[in-house]
Amino acid sequence: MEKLIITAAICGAEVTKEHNPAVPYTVAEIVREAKSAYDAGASVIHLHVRHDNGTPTQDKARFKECIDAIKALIPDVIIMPSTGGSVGMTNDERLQPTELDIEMATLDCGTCNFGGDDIFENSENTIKYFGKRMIERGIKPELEVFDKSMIDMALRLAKKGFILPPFHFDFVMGVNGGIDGTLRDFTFMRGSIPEGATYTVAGIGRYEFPLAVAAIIDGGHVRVGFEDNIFISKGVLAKSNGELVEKVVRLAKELGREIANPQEARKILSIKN
Ligand code: KMH
Ligand code: ZN
Repeated sequence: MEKLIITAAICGAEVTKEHNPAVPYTVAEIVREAKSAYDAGASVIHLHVRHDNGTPTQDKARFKECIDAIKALIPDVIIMPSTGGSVGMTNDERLQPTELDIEMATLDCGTCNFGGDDIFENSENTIKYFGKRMIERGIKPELEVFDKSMIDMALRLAKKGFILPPFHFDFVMGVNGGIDGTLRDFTFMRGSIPEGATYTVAGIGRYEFPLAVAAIIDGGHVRVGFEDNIFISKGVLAKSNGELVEKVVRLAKELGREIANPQEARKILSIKN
């Protein structure tokens, strides 16, 4: 079995310090959380950035500042900026980090409810536009799918040349409006991607660690982090993203799965470096 790639989604756009005081906003806090995740065993950092007051932004300069500061400390880590941003942002606003020298970025493959009145919009033309941009810029997309229908959309657009193989999916499971985080649904998602594709699973909230175990056993990869879950165990806030990653490393060890370093992760994901 391939080694396990752990992605840390350290910040997100929706979670705040009111939810967990360790959620990072400033550049220094983002660097601290990236380093804690990397030290614990993460090889990929999924990055959203904020203004110092916590407001999410896709500002290119802010991304550059954060990426440069992270790379100064941990040069080999893979940084995967979000092109999802936060609900309500325009396409071009969201795409700003793709103008930087980055290896990977998320590519959201459909529209879904995001709780209350929020709708995370990704029309077919948006996905085509983002896919084309990533091909032009040589950026490996992580295909974020919140439902099985989004896998089908990604594969349809791949046939039309907007996404290139080998495909790497991120099953985001348990969002209020997306597919549930049950084992039955995980098996459905996992069975719906083509041979040769890789995947990581991001279980939201209480689904984070059970789905991590499923992916560890299955040969998939795992995403954890404050973007998805703020608790280390029921009712206990995680002190850092590193603590969440450490738990995955412990589980993997128990189940006999080795952890990939960033160079090994690049190989598994077919990222040229
Ligand atoms: N914040 C969500 C609306 C991504 O990073 O590409 C979108 C999101 C997906 O987090
Ligand atoms: Zn994200």
